[in-house]
Amino acid sequence: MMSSLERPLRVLLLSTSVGALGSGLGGGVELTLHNLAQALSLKGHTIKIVAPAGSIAHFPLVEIEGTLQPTAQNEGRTAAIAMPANAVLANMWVYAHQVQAQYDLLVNFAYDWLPFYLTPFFDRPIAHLVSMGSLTDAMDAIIAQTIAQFPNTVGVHSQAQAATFSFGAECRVLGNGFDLSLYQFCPQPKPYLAWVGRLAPEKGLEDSVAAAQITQKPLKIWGVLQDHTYWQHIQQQYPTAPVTYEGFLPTEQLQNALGKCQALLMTPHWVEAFGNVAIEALACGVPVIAYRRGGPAEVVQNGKTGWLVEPDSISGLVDAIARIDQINRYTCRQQTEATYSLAAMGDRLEQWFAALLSQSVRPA
Ligand code: HBI
Repeated sequence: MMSSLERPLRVLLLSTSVGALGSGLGGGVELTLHNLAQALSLKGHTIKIVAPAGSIAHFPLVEIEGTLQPTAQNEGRTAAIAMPANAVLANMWVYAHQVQAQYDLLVNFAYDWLPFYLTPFFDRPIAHLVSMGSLTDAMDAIIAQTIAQFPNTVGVHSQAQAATFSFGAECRVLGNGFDLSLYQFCPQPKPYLAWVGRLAPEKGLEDSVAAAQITQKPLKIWGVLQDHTYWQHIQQQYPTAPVTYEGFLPTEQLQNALGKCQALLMTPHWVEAFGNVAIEALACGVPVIAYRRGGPAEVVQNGKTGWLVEPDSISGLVDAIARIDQINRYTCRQQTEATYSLAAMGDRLEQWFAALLSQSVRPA
């Protein structure tokens, strides 16, 4: 039941607007939103989700029509705020404004300017779960302004992600939470490695492929093929790498395939806010080999649940791959149960919301 809240909350979750939930275009946010809904529901709170038309959800869902938002990580630091005609993001927040009186709290999952800008115009408090590190000046400015006016309303996934923002110290670090019953522990792996994520430049797939080519260890790749040119270049650059693209799988099938792998490689070129896939792998007993960069570096316990590698060091990856058998696969599973279960995340969320609601005296 509730720990740090007096009573059950009615919570409206507003999705990312770069893709329908279930399309994979929303990346980690899709799973995060679903897990957060589950974590809160298990604590007795009432959940409703607002998301682009075509979304799939396991909770009451309101689908909103409109044009999807362009992805922020392709913009430059000085990019102006982009809003397409008939933006689904704008339409989602018109709906939220109309129904806000039926809820105690709104949670925003979009890494976009509009929900932050609208915060002062709402009667109900809005909790913003920021899903990436600092990308553009305009987003940094509007998040900073929101925190200044409404302290405690911005949550992030990791210290490393918070540290990319000038206001990082005022962000609530939440980690993440997963339904671990969906992830089967696999004690005996098959002789291949895994890479999971959107196939896009910031994810650094080429480094993992380079390591596969050197070690000649087969590497299976799962995820949304977001950037076809990027993928073609990698294949041309590493023609003898034993890699196969396995497509995008929803969680149940992904964990089944991922669990059999010897290790997961995480070689992001940006500050990965958290790296949900690291937890998903660990939950199956799969050790993680990751650059010492961003969220994954706070998840992987070096030498215990995987190996942390000097960022951008291919030779470091090769060395870590050679030592992967030193990691006890059951320790990997145990770590996720201790820190990244739905119950653990639910507690962290309730503490965040209690702090947010206790001081959110809305200006008249
Ligand atoms: N870009 N503009 C925009 N808005 C988002 O919500 C967004 C994004 N790019 C990527 C993304 N969300 C998610 O894939 C990551 O936050 C995980």
